[in-house]
Amino acid sequence: MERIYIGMGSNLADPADQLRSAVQALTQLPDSRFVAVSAFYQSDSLLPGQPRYTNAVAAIDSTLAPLDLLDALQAIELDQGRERHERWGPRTLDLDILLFGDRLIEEPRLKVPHYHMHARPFVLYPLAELAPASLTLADGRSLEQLLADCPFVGLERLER
Ligand code: ROI
Repeated sequence: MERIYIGMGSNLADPADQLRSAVQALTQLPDSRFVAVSAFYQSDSLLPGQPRYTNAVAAIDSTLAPLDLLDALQAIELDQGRERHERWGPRTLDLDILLFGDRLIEEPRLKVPHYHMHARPFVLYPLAELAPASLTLADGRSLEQLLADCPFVGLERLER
């Protein structure tokens, strides 16, 4: 079993509801055990002109291969009505593999640690609820350092 952290985001169709449905779907993944989900956090979109996002992070333990997990997560996204129009467009549900054990993955379809996680407060703060501050990314950076460089700005923590 490896510990996997999954970033979740939505800015359409009742985002908090989308995240709750996604959590339910994560508990049903094959060869996996659901561990925990963070609180939900609201923030403005990094791109102007989109509705605000609700984000959270979930932890699972799994023996799935990374690309099999990616397929399963994309199936959950589609099942919850995601349509891929434009890159970075608004979405009902986005599920990103942030960390997969201590693996460094460089596949055309999947890069882990997730490319953009290092500087995004809506990823790092929910992650910090679930992961130890001593957690170190495959590239050597600790979560503690990343948090210190990423102020808690513009985030609103919601109760689930
Ligand atoms: N902004 C926020 N706050 N949360 C997201 O999940 C998110 N995802 C995106 C872009 C459009 C970059 N902005 C975001 O893809």
